[in-house]
Amino acid sequence: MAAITERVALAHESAPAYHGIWAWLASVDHKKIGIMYIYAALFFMAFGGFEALAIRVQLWSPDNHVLTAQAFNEFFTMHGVTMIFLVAMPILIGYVNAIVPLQIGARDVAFPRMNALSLWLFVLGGLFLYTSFMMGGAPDAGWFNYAPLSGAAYSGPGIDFYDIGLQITGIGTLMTAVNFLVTILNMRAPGMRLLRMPMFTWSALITMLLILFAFPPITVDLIMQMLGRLFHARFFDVALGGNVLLWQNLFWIFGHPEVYIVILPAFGIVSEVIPTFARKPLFGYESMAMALSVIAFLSFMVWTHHMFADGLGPIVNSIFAITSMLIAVPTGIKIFNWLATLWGGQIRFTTASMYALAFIPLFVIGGVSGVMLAMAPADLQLNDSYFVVAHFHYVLFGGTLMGALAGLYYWFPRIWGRILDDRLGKWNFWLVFIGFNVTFFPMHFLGLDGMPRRISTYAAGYGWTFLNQLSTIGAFILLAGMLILLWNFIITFARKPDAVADPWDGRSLEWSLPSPVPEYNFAQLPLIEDRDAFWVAKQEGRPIQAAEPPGPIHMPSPSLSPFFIALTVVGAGYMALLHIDMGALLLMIAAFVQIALQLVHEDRGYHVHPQVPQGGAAD
Ligand code: HEM
Ligand SMILES: [Cu+2]
Repeated sequence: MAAITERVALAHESAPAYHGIWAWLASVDHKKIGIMYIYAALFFMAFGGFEALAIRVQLWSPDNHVLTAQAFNEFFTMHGVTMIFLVAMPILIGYVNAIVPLQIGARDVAFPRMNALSLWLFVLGGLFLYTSFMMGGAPDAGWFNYAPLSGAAYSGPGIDFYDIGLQITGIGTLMTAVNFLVTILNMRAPGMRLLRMPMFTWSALITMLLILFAFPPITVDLIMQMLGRLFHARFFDVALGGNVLLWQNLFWIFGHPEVYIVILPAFGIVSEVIPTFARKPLFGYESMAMALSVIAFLSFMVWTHHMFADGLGPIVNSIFAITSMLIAVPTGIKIFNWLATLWGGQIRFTTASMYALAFIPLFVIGGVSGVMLAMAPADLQLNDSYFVVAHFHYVLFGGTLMGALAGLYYWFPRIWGRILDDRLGKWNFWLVFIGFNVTFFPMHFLGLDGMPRRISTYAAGYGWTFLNQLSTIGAFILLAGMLILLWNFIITFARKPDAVADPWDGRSLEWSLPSPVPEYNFAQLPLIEDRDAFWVAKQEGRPIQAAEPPGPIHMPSPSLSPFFIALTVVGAGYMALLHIDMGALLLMIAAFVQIALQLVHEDRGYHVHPQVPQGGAAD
């Protein structure tokens, strides 16, 4: 391998040209990869949303038969799997891709090709999961896929799709974690100390650490179950000396950190949007970064609060009840800091800021029901009831999705060079806000009334009909709200780009760049002397100092190989599913050979010569 300096010297003077769709398939540009993550997440959201509506239609009235019990099981399972693995995580990873390198003053991520491979493993792995509907049935054992229900004795091929599909997307997610940990730790612009990073970048850093430690346990679980189903290994089979709780333990050692993987970046978004639209610096910056870290640490210590009803005994239950409730402390710190940031600010009500403001009370409701569930004796009553469904939708929809929508309206001009229509945005906001509460608030009471989770129908005499109908009506209001978002996309893309570089009077570096952002991001790397350096520079009426003289910029070449590697891995997945073991083995070898070829055929990249504005400022 050539040394870096040698490689820079040998770089080509122009990039290999790909056109049309190929330019996207071969892109290693974090900005394009971010866009593809967001599009793919919205695409899968349509599927997950359709499944949710079908579930709500089925539950409209007692003894309803729109869906069979089997279809109902497949729909709620795929709904959960989709929303967690194919929507919430990828849309947030999309923002991390599109924004974090800009916020830290970097020209790309540390491993651009690996980044493309992560993307394609997610996209193709997600499509792989969905082909299960046409190949013998979708996963149907719930998103947590408990053994022994998910064992060969009780379930069909859908579970194989779950085991293999989540391994495929999971490798991609793990690579993303490694990539962004290295990027954030090593590629910050000169002077950007850790405690000068924007809070969204902080949330990304901590999230990537969570992924790094949370994904191995679920991967082990998936591998053990795959070996069980394909080769009759018996890890979870009690009769043969296995342990049925092994699945649950490993799953929740992953699963609870996972819920923080999908909420911390939303915390990060809210921590960017609120200061910008209140025109004040984030209150309690250090304590915010500290709270993120403490939450991440504690999130690995609470997993058996999902297993209170398993009979682990009062000592274990008490310890985990206490650690679970402890998480409310750093979370409370964050809430108070957001409120203190708003205090006395000149708040501008745009769609982005309204989503961020709605996030606070909705997430608090979810946190409060979480603490209620964390009381082990109460949980014995509430476990597997609609109360739990209400809890996790308040945190995941009221929290994660509201945060993601705040981020969408906020960063849209940065990512796509256009501003979403704010009037339509407010319709979108109010319908989603009202629809969400009408759908999910009644579920608290259904749960307290004893309605179990995951039943495909119920009898008329329980008194659950009215609240179920209310909930179904809410779901259609939500649908209307999301269709307005779609319409907003369409009319916004029908217009010419607005090319406004800094529409919200932003604070962090991503807003210091021209619109559209050039492929190399920064013509000269900026020199960072303050937190909120761009804001400070604007206040002082000067550009940000450049940290380097202008010169040619070394860029990585586009490449189709990440796409083809991902395709090969998915091919191996199908082979394994169809029990063509030799084919699976050969395709996995082919994938590794393709990766090895990357090392032999070294990419020397190419140079661009940016136009540097007079005065030498980094633009
Ligand atoms: C103060 C913070 C929180 C506490 C104390 C808490 C507590 C709990 C407890 C005890 C359960 C298990 C209920 C049961 O199955 O009987 C639960 C379930 C759940 N929580 Fe939380 N939670 C908190 C925050 C969050 C957050 C931030 C998220 C996600 C963004 C989240 C997502 C979930 C999900 C998805 C489930 C259901 C898992 C399933 O059974 O499918 N929680 N929570
Ligand atoms: Cu949990």
